[in-house]
Amino acid sequence: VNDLEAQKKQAALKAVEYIQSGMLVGLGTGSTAKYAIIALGERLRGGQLKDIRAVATSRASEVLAREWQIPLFELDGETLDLAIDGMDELDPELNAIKGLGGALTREKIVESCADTFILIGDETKTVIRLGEKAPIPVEVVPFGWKATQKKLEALGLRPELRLVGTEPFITDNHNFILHCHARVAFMPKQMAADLASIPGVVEHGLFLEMASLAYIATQTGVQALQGKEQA
Ligand code: A5P
Repeated sequence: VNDLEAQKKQAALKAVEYIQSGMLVGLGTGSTAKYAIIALGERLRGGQLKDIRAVATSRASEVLAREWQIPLFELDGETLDLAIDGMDELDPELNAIKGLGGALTREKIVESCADTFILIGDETKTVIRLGEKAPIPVEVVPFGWKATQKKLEALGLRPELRLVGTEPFITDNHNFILHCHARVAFMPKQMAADLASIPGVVEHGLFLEMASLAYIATQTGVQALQGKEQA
């Protein structure tokens, strides 16, 4: 396990401390969220936690949760007690870019239903401004996707179709993903509104004012960052 993997795990374990027996929990997606799912599975197996029901944000997380016999349910309008997930970029106000793993739509649906949403990651994920390093992943309907791409370009973005080899990457919802690189700095709220207004856009990876808390693992330990409403 290299440093970064150890950091991801440390951040995940901090968030898992929030899980209490009886909770409805949203399970994130990606190489950091994976550690939270495994830790939850271990606690259920060891009897430290019971009566947990979880909803997965991707097929991949669903498969992992099943391996650990975490009881799963399909979201049916419930409010979740807690959701835990990784991110691609995090700004000082706990706004995030998510979705480089391709699961942004299910993540946003699930995480917007959680009373408490905890973001976890290593220190490479923190930025001053969103878009500094990561593109904004945007899930689009395959029908007419080039027309959607043009409209995204008009927002000052450089949208690149996410590929697997030479074929488009297909999301769990059977859509494409455009990785939208910002040509200039943008205002996250305005950009989120502009993206959401484009026909063919299913969801975008700007997760604004959603997280209550973030755990960022550094070389010297795990830092807790509070969301605006909690500060
Ligand atoms: C999945 O679609 C993403 O939103 C992930 O949560 C994000 O990409 C972080 O992934 P890693 O923990 O693998 O960096």
